[in-house]
Amino acid sequence: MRPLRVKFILPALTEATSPFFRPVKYSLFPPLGLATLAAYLDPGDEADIEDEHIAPLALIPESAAATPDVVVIQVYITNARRAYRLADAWRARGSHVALGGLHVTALPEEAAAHADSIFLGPGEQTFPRFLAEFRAGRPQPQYRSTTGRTLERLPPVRRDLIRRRHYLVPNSLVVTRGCPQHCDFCYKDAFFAGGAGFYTQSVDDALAEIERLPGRHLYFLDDHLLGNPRFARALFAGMQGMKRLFQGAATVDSILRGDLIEAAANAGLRSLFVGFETLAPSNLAASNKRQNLGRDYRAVTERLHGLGIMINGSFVFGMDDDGPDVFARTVDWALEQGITTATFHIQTPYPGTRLWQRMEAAGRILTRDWDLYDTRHTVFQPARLTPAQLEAGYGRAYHDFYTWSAIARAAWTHGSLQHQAKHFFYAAGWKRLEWFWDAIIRARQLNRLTPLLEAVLSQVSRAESPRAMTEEAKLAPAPDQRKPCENSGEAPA
Ligand code: B12
Ligand code: SF4
Repeated sequence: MRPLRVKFILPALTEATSPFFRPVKYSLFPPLGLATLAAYLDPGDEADIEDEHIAPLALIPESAAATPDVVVIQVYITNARRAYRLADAWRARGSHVALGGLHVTALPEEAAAHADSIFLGPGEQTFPRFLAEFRAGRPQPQYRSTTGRTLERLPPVRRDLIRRRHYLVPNSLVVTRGCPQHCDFCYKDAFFAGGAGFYTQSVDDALAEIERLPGRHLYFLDDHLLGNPRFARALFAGMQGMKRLFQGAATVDSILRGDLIEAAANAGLRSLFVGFETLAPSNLAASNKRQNLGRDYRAVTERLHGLGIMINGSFVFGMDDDGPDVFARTVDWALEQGITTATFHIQTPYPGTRLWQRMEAAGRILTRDWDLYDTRHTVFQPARLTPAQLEAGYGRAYHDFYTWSAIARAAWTHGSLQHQAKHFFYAAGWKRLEWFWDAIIRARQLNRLTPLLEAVLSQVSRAESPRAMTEEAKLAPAPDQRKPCENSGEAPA
C-alpha cells in the first residue's frame, strides 16, 4: 500500500504571530498533542508538524509540491478562526482535512463545516482507527472517543518531528489525561464525555518517556499531576536519582494532604502551578470547585515554600461574588504570601461547559467571537462589575503584581537570601524582560536559554520559611470527595 503523506498543523491566534511583538508564552511548549498523534503513522509514512506559534505559515505554501493525503489540524477556541481558514484552503487543494481538539469537541457542527472528518475527545483511540479506515478508502465524517480509553502501550511521541530549538521548554510531557474533578468552568467534562475522564500511563511507560528526554528540565502539562496519588508516588519514586528538575500543576487539597508533595520535591519538583482561583468561598461553591473550599490557602503557600517550591498562582476575576475590590485584595494577598508568579484570568465560559450553559440560559453571553475567549476579554455580563471594570481591573492586577517594588515585596517574604534572589530573578525574568524574550525569539536562540532556566530552578533548595509550616498543613485532612486541580494553559511557571 502507498505510504501516506500527512501534515499536522497547530494554528496560532493572531497575537502569537505579531510582527511587532511575540510573547514568550507562545514559544514555551511544542505541539505535544500532534506529536502524540503522529506516533500512529506507519514507519514508511511521511509526516511534518507545523506550529504557527514559532514559524510563519502560509495558507498553502508555494513550495507545497505534493499535496498531503491528510491534513490534521488542532483546534483551540482562540485559534478556531485561523484553523478553519487553513482547513478550507487545504480541502480546496484536495487534501482530506481532519479537525480535532477541544473546540471541535465543544462545537462539532461548527467544525464539521470545514472538515472531511472531525474528532471528538482524545485521539489515542480514534486516530489510529481513522488511519486504518482512510487507507482502506472509507474514512468516516465523525469519530467520537468513548469506551476503551487507555494510555497503555502508547507508541513513543514523535519528538523527532518537533523543532526543539524553537522552544524554551522542549521537554514538556503528559503522563495522565483529564482530571478526577468536575469544576463548572473547565473544558474537561465536555472533552472526556462518554468515557473515562481521568486515566494514567503505566509508571514504567512514564519513566521510559522521561528517560528519552535529554537535559534535566521537564514540564508536566498534566491537569493534575497528583490526581492519582498511587501513580504519582510510584512515579516520583522511580524518578529518584534521575537528577531531574521539573514543574507541574496540582491542587490546593492535594498539596495539603499527606506527604505526596514531599515525595515530589525529593524527585525534583521546583515550581508548581496552583489553582487558587478566588479568595471567596461563595465563588468556589458556585463553580463546583469544592476541593478548594475550606482549605487554608496560606498553609499551601507555606508548605510549598518550606520545600523550596516556587508557586505560580492562578486567579480568576469576574465570578458572581466579585466586586470592584477583588483585584487589589487578590494581588495584595498573593504578594503577602510570596507567590512567585501569578496568572490572572477573566472568567471565560467556554462552550460545552456548565458555566457556559448557565450563562447562556441567563442571557449573559455578550459575544460569540471566539477570538475574544482568551481570558483577557469580558465575554459575559458580570454580576457585580461592568465588563469595562472587569477588564480594567484585570489589567491593573497584572501591572500591580509585577511592578519592581511588588516583586521585591513578595521576594522579601522568603527566609533565606538564596530564596529571595531566586524569586526576584524568576519573576522579573518572566514579566519585566518581555523585550528580551522577544529579541531572543526573533534570533531563534530560545533553546540556548533552557540551561539558564535549569540553573535557576536547580538553585531552589529547601528554604527556611520565615513562617513554620502550620500544624494544619502537617495534619491535612484525608482524601474526600472534594476536587483537585485547575489548569490554565497560560503562564510559564
Ligand atoms: C500547553 C498549553 C498551552 C500552551 C501551548 C499549546 C501547545 N503548544 O499545544 C500555551 C502556553 C501556548 C497555551 C496558550 C493558550 N491556552 Co492553553 N493549554 C495548554 C495545556 C495546559 C496543555 C495542552 C497539551 O499539551 N495537552 C496534552 C496533549 C497530549 O493533549 P491535546 O493537546 O489536547 O491533544 C489531544 C487531543 O486534544 C486530541 N487532538 C487534538 N487535536 C486533534 C486533531 C485531530 C485530527 C485528532 C484526531 C485529535 C486531536 O488528540 C490529542 C491526543 O489525545 C491545556 C490544558 C490541557 N489539559 O489540555 C491548555 C488549554 C488547551 N489552553 C487553553 C487556553 C484558553 C489557552 C489560551 C487562550 C490562554 C491565554 N489566556 O492565553 C492560550 C491560547 C492558545 C492558542 N494557541 O489558541 C484552554 C483551552 C480552552 C478551549 N476550550 O479551547 C486549555 C484547555 C486550558 C483550560 N483548562 O482552560 N496553552
Ligand atoms: S480540578 Fe482543574 S482540571 Fe480538574 S476539573 Fe477542575 S479546573 Fe478542570
